[in-house]
Amino acid sequence: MSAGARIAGFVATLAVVFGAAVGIGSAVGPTNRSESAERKAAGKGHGGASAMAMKPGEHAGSAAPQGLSVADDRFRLVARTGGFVPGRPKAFEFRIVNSDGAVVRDFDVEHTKRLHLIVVRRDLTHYVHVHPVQQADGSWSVPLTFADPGTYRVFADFTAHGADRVTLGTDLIVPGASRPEALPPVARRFSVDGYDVAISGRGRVGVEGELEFNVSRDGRPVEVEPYLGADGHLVVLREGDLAYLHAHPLEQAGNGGPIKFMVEYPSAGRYRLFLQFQHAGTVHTAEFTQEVK
Ligand SMILES: [Cu+2]
Repeated sequence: MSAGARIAGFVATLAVVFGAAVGIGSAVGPTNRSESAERKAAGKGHGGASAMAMKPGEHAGSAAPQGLSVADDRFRLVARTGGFVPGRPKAFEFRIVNSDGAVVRDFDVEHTKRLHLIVVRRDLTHYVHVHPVQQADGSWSVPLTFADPGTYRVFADFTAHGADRVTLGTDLIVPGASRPEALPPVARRFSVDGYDVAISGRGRVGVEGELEFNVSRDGRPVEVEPYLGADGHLVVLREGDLAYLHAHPLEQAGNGGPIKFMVEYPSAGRYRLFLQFQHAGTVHTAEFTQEVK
């Protein structure tokens, strides 16, 4: 049963219980009115709970585009984005605040980390994936060095304790004359650091589809090492607005088998995929363009 159907069923059940309570209330008379009102209040409470179960990102599944805004209804990304110059390392500092403006300190571990920070230039080049360190005041810090000027998109991917996983984004400008690059064409293979990575599987709109990556070296399959609790880590960004898609890693293959993810595309268009895998203690990044029709 789908979540939607389950919720519909739950609401229907509530309506029946509710109707019965109201019926009993009016049949028994005025003395029981307050009890009926209490039940109504309880019903409202349940209504709240079911509305909560349907908040975006949960019922909409992995297709709900993330990373497009600096804040949602619960959390806001507050970042010091100024002061970067090309080639010079500088701490990128930020905090996550709640709707009252208070710093959020308690985060759940996802993919072995409490917060993932993805940085990419807006032309979908210069991909970086780092894990900031939380400071005593709850804020986060990580040194970043930008080799080239341009406008960069920064994504903070986290799960505040008791909330859904969310990705907030902000822009960071590295001053100077920037030369944006065109999105590379769709290709099935990418070579990086002496490894050859082949992608198979087709992205589909509104349906989870499986993507497989085979890593080889000198024609022989490579048995990747676990990275962030899985065979690899995949971030998918949409061309045009840099919507951020969560890719769910599938069970570890081992023995040189493919690295697998489930990905659901929210729309047709072109996407850039950043696959990270680890071998011999080093993380490598393979990049692909996929066109979804
Ligand atoms: Cu990470």
